[in-house]
Amino acid sequence: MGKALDGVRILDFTHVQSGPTCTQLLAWFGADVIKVERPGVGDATRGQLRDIPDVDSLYFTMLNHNKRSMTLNSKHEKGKAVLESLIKACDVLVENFAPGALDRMGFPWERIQEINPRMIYASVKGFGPGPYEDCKVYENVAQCTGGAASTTGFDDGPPTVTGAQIGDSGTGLNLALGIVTALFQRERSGRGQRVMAAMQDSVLNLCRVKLRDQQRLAHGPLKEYPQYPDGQFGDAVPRSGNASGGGQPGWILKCKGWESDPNAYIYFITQAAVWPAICKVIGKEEWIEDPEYATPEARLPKLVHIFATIEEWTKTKNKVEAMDILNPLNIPCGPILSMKEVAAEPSLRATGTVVEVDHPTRGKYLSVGNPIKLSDSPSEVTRSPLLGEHTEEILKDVLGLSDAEIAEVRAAGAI
Ligand code: CAO
Repeated sequence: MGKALDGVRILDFTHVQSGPTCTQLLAWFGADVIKVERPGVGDATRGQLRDIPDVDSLYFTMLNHNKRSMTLNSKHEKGKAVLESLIKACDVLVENFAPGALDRMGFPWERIQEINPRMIYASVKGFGPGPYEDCKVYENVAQCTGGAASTTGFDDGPPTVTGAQIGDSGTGLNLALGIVTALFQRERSGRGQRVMAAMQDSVLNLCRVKLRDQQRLAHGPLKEYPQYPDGQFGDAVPRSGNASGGGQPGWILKCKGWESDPNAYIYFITQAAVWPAICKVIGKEEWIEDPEYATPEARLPKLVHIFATIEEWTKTKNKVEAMDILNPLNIPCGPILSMKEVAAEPSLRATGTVVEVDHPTRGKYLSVGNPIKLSDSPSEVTRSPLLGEHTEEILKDVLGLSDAEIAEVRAAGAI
């Protein structure tokens, strides 16, 4: 069976995490992704956080599946000639260098358009146009400048970053959508275009409920936040602890074993529609009709007390038992799963969300597969390439270079 992006060729100048997540997704959908790396050096993540000496790190392998790797010094004269031919032969160029790096190589957008008017040129940068546009950015800088850190954590603690890579992988996802949208438009217009995704913008986009709350704050306290009714609100959205962020209050509650297991907890949502079921299961049937508890409005000032009462019940069950009791009652809840539990979860293996991949120098390892499932274009995860593994193959198959021409470029030190 063919893949959705069969025939699309991507010139992949990405490195670290944000750009590689984007091109990995496109590769999973069938695009031919040619990862271009500096000769002898490669993507810096190949050597970062290594668990096995001299073997590509998990950081690298988990972000570069289904790609081909070629080495090319794109600052070398002969390397630039090869790059120009690659720009002619590809549909999309993706990069996430520090601002201006491709311009400094001699390939600004205007030049790329001249070489190939159908080329889609897609970039991740830390910031969009403005005071910080020239800055280098990593994940947590984006989380901090996109509004996530100031609203994450507890009221009495510092701003906190989240473990989910919303700045990197979140931006990569946006860029991938921008690229396929531009490919779709090119079908009609025949022209390529510039696609930009800034990490600050992408984090803010994921924090929209906090911008919502900033505006609500002008009209009174945020009643679903743990600061209500006894704490203080300032003039900016505070950290909301484990409050739900939606219209249905929620909190993380202890389960049996919490004293020794850091993940013996469950997220519990007191959805209004199932309030009677919640009261029955925790043995508080009198709350169903009591006007002090019967409506969502009446409950808001008592959330701390209500969740403490529910926790007395959840502490008597382990998180899976609690889930098994609450789910049939349609009470929205979810156990706090450790990475160990997620890695071992059979249903995630069955759907390909967690996959085992074999690698020639590392052996078998676990990775995340494609979270987007297409019925006519299923993804098969194949291992990441070794540095420069496909240089000659690409120069021959994509650019039609002869052995003698390849030898000449190699002798010049351009590949
Ligand atoms: N041939 C020749 N030169 C190459 C090359 C190649 N194949 N590949 C890269 N280079 C050069 C670049 O041109 C650049 O040179 P100049 O500084 O002379 O322009 C140099 O290598 C270093 O690139 P860089 O500045 O992008 O890399 P860095 O490690 O210093 O910075 C990062 C890394 C991520 C901070 C920066 O790339 C960045 O801000 N990117 C945009 C935001 C982003 O994607 N961040 C996510 C990172 S994941 O948390």
